[in-house]
Amino acid sequence: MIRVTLVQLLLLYAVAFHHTTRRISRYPLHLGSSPEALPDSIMTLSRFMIESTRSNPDHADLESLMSSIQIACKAIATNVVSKAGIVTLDGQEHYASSSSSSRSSSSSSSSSSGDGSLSHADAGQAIFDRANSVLKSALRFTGKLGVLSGSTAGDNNSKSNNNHPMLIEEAWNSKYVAVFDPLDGSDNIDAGISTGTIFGIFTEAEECLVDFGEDVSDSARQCLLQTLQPGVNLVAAGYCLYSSSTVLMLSFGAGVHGFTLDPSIGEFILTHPNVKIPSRGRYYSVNEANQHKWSNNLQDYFQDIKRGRGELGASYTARYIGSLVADIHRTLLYGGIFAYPADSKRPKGKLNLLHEVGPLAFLLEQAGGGASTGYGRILEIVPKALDEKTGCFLGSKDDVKEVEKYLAR
Ligand code: FBP
Repeated sequence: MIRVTLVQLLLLYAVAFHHTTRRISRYPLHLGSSPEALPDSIMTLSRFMIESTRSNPDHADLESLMSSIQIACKAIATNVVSKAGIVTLDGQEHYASSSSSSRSSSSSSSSSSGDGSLSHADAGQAIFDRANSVLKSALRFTGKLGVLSGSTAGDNNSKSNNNHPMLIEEAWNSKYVAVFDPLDGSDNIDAGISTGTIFGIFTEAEECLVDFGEDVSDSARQCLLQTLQPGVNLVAAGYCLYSSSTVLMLSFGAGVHGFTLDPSIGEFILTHPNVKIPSRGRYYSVNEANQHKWSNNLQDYFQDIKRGRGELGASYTARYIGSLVADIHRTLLYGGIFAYPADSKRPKGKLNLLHEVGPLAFLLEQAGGGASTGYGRILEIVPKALDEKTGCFLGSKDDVKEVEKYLAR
């Protein structure tokens, strides 16, 4: 007969407990998505949201919106962006046969070849559409949104399905209006370049601001008008960057906080608390191919900062990815200036005010930076149309002020 003493029992328990905890720390996947199972020192986005809405009960509904946005970001990162190259135009996943590995060299072609391979524009479109539907379905069932406004067509009209915002008729008790660009930079995705989701959340406006075109019904028009608010009215804004890691940066109007997705536990973890952009940087980020279309003053500005003749007195160096969220993320962390100015070809600029520049301007100001058209504060522009464009200079406060001085000469 085996006799077990109390001491032996305690020993057995200690060994079992040790194995269990080692298993948990070695296989954190077993924690699932339950933030409560994480140590107190780790701040997940869900926990962060609970704590911030506790201190600001007015924003309680934002918690469920943010929860939907973070789910959408995770889904886009893991199920959409990482499938670039194997998604066809109809949204199906497809592995091209090895004999057809070279993509069509005519990237403007809009048809997939018989083997399923796509031009890079079409590959971007297919991925964009998937990201768009992931985000919209994540948000539409929160019951907190009156209108969802998707990305508008770019200059090349490639994102043709997204010219108009989607109305959420099922919305009940709607309190917020969200604008977003589901996957900015998707035209580059076939080359493995970082992309991002941009979002901004307004409270519903009391009254309509402008009249709208003929092709929308009256009730739809009333709804659409809700999105046309200046950026100063944003209650929250942020972006998800899909890159070497997935990073979600956000602000509720009291600073900027950044969260990195830990894929092993499926949680966004606070990695960049209270981000502050340096007041001046040494990087400039602009598409220099447009230089000949810029005003003389703007050309002087860039020549001077490159040659160390600007206020800093040292030479700036260039960094331009051509993917907005990636360029802004670097600018936010390292400082400097990102510019997509208005020019002679695009007198109103290229980037969209509501879905792209506005939310990013909000974020940069919240981090202590500046956001200007070159002639005034971006957040004060009252949009007159959903597809309104604006020139923009976003970045370190002193850099943005400096370019404004050049443009005012
Ligand atoms: P769309 O507005 O057409 O989607 O383009 C957005 C974008 O790709 C941004 O991500 C990027 O900052 C910019 O255009 C790059 O433009 P360009 O190729 O003219 O430098």
